[in-house]
Amino acid sequence: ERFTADGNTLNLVPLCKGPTLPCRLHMVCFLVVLFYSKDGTFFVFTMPYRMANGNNTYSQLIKELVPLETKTQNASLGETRMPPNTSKTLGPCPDTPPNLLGPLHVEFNSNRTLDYVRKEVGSILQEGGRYKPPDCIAQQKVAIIVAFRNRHEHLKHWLYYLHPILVRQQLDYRVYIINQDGEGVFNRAKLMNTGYVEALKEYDYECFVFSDIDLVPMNDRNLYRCFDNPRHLAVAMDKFNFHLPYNGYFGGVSSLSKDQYLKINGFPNSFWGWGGEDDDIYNRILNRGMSISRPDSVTGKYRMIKHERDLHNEPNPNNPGKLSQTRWTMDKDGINSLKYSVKDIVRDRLYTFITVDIEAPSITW
Ligand code: BGN
Repeated sequence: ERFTADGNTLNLVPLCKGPTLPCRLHMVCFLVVLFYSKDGTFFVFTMPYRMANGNNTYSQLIKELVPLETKTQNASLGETRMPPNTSKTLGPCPDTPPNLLGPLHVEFNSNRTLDYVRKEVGSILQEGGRYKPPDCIAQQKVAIIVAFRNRHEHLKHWLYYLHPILVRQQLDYRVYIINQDGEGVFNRAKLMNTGYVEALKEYDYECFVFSDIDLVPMNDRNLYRCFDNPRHLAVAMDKFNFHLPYNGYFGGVSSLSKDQYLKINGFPNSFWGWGGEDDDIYNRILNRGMSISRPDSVTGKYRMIKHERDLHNEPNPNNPGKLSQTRWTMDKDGINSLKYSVKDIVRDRLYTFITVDIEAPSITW
């Protein structure tokens, strides 16, 4: 036997066979429920969709039902009817980012172009090489500062690898490429100081990662953030056979919180040319009673992009002698004595590129 309600056919054969008493009772009950269900809920079972506003798709039904309930509750509490609050309150990102991959394959042979890198990783970034996790509040606001001159070939590889790593690490970060203007002697540490000041002009960064342009981490568990002590990240570079070249090595990639950086008066401005500025930073850190934090030598593996020595960045024979003086020089040579001028700022999708005049001498040794 069949019973029809609202155009839909319900097959009640197992329940109702013939004009027996149980069958009649069933039908009477059914009709009573049908007549007295004024709010229409009964029809959820008999009609495919309940029409809230004339359109009857299932997802709309779900969307409509939830706010209707909320409004009813608010009204019954005597509150003003407000549109439902759809903005979520974000919680902090976890201590260990959940999407890390561990060891990574890194190679620089492919002929990738900057345009290709923009297409590959640019879509997740905001203008200026910026990212902020959409689903949680980042543990730290980090400025990534890279000292630069004439290394566009390296820049594209570095960006290609670093952005996805930094995104997976759930950092609220921006990449600053600090480009030394002119042909004077290169000064890595002074460029880093400049990056620190320029970055703080636009955001309340609490952590600064200082990186060479030719170093790419081989493990995304090597976190680009700050720790209880100044952090040395590039502990196992391929060029040093995946070992520290010496215990006090602090070169390549390091991170310091704003407090740690200010405690040591930033980096020296007076190390022109190649060598020694990282050793001076190391001395500053120890002189201020801090120690060095490091990842283990598996997590801290790095590949260095091979290159010829840069022009105007020859080893400076005056630098090694300065290292015995750090204790006395560090208070007057640093962030408190920094002088430079900004020549140009370009905001690309992949980075903020700041060209600075750091009053570089031509070689005098
Ligand atoms: C050291 C350099 C560092 C450099 C490392 C690794 C000096 C100062 C005189 C001892 N130190 O010799 O700046 O990072 O090699 O290349 O040159």
